[in-house]
Amino acid sequence: MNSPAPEPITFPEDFVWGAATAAYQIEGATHEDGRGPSIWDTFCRTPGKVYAGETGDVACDHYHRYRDDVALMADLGLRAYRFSVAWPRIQPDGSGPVDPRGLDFYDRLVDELHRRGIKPIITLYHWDLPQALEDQGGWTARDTAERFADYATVVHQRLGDRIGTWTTLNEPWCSAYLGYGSGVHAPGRQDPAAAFTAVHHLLLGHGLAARALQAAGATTVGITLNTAAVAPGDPDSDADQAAVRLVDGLHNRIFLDPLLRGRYPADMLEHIARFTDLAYLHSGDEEIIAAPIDLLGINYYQPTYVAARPGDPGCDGAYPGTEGIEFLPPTGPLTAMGWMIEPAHLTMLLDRVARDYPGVPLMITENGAAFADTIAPDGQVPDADRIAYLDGHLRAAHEAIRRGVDLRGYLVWSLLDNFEWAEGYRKRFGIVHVDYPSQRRTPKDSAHWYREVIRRNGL
Ligand code: PNW
Repeated sequence: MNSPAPEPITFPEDFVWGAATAAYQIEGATHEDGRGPSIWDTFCRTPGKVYAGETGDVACDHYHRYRDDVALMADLGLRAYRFSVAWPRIQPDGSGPVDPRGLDFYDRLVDELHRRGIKPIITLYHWDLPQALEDQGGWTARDTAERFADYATVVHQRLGDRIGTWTTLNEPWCSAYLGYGSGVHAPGRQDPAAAFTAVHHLLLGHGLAARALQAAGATTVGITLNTAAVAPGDPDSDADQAAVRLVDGLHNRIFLDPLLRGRYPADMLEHIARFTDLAYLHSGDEEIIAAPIDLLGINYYQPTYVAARPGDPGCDGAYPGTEGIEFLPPTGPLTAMGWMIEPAHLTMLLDRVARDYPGVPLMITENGAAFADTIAPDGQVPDADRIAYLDGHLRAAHEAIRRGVDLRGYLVWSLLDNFEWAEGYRKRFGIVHVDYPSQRRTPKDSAHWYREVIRRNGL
């Protein structure tokens, strides 16, 4: 029996359609134009940390090919492009002297985007902390938050007249917990106290930068979180619901509450106190972090299921203090990352964020999937699994809008296959295939499909 054709859906007028990337994942040219080393340059050279010892040294060579890449975006009909600025290109040592050549690159990129009618959405920090700052403690040092605000001001001075939407941090959860807790991301530290200290200084850096950007006249300022859709293994189990509350606290509320309610949740402060004395939390900090924002970016890939299991070691590192909680293994069809495919959880997540933290417009700043894509003999890249993933998640986003969520746009992760952090180049998230040896770009079937979605403003 054939399943009935899904209903056509249309998105709101002005809905922003685009794609996202990040500097270290695509630019390459890590030794050019005065760029200083970042924590990812160092991490990639630490044996055993990145698949096959790969690095972002060349990546997609976007630093030299940005003009062609913007032409490709225009061919695909993208209305918006989210990219990140590499802090070590702007301030090679993370503070002090500015290298104008780094700013020149983003200046050219932004002009090219405007020339093609594509709206730039800037991310100031997508994980490439200048190594010089890490040497002074990185995000465990309060000073890094202040330096981040200085850097934000420098970038705004140069690009502020041509960029409407500014986001400060990408996924501080990853920076703090994967960088300083589990150590699977740069700088690779494994210390729960450091992870919580980093959470706070990232939030503080966001608040200081947001204030500085707003004072300088930026109209739309926000932050992007990889909010998790945490669900219980057994919805009828009180113990599983308690596990959800803790994991949701560590992943979501620890960021959302200070940002949008002006204070850390009491249960989280109690939890953190198991690991640190909280001396890093100064009076007045929460007020800075709660600087009003105009946009909240949501990155969503997969759901998180947890259950209470006395005796389970929990997920230490990435979720400090979760002994007795099992993170349930994914089920059903998986992406090449081994991630579960569950679009309904995107609707639930958007709905929940909009309900619990009302008043701030949302944008999906990342959603997408890695699959084992290859170029077929006819030169096409068939990726029906990615099309199905994107179709399902767009329907889920539309359902959230139908329920009243103020969702302003959708940016697919990613424009290009790129350096997938600890996974190296073997995981391909792009809607455009990249053949690394030749740097040839080939739009996958999903890219052609996405162009039609944008053209029709719907499915
Ligand atoms: C996000 N996790 O990263 C990032 O913003 C992108 O740079 C990245 O390429 C994309 O998602 C795909 O991974 C994440 O382990 C990396 O939970 C790891 C996790 C989550 C997000």
